[in-house]
Amino acid sequence: MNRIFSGVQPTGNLHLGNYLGAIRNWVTLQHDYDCIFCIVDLHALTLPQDPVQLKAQTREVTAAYIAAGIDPEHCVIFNQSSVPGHAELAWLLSCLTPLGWLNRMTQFKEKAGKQREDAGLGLYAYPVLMAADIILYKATHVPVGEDQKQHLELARDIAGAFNRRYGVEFFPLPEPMIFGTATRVMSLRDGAKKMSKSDASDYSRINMTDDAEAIALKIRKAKTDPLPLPADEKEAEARPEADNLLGIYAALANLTRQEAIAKFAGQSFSGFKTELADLSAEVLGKIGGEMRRLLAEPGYIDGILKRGSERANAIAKPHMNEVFDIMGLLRP
Ligand code: AQP
Repeated sequence: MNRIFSGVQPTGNLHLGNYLGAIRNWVTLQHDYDCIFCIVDLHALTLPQDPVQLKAQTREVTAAYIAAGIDPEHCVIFNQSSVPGHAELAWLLSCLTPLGWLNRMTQFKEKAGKQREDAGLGLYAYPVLMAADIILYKATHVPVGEDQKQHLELARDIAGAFNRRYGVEFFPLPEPMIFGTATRVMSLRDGAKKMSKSDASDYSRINMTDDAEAIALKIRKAKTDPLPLPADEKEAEARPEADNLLGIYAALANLTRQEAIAKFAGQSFSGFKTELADLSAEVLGKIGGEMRRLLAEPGYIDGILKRGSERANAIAKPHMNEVFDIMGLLRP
């Protein structure tokens, strides 16, 4: 069976983008693949984190996976730092990744911003760790949001570089799976920026744990233009904020983007925003409630993570032993 690997960073409030771009797709794929879903806590450290918060957020992401419908009996759910192979393989792969490949990564440029000289080596090397995460398990498919496409292409290049350097066909080249009507959910405050956990404005995103009141307020305040809703796809493409809200509606209502545009064409934003808020609250309300129930039982969550890390390690360790052997690292 083909294998899926994917993950979310425990870096703050999980939002609608994480849900629609990634987690919801995992739920639909889980029974057709051998699935490994990680909480990538080592990635979180590429930017400063409060240690107490990091632990809490790791449990929160775990609860979100389960509350969204991922079956922890069928899928492996664990946190990255509990399997040593991730950090080990990242170092080995960094020794065969040219700097030129990393210099092209746009996410580093965005996250490092103008303080490039002060950015950490970890932030720069993030895509190598991500390649290690995936190929450590010889994953064949990686369901992610659009923003991770470039990193996925790099993971394929790195896997290929390893195979070529050692004349083996050891690592499969992982295929990105980017699908659904909301592969890139944008900020509610700025149609040019993606919805992000690290955005300083709480009004920029709908959190998976927001209640109906908070969702309604954020959607009411979402930036739009003074015109009625777009008449067709061409007009929607030229109006990013409207297009984003219609894309979110389409994804939540299981419609195509065209169907959502046709449904509200020419209408005022106020009625549409009320419908969007109600639908968001209906979908997220159930998940948020279940997350809160699970988070009240940290022992249960830790048990899932512990068992998941044992299952993950049982796959990763033999692969690492082979990698050490292929690369000529003696294990006396
Ligand atoms: N806005 C988005 N639209 C669609 N998919 C998204 N994803 C993230 N943002 C959007 C997808 O969610 C998964 C987990 O992402 P991540 O936690 O690894 O980090 P990220 O992509 O950097 O997401 P954030 O929320 O913006 O976090 P911060 O602010 O910490 O960087 C991935 O599959 C991603 O594609």
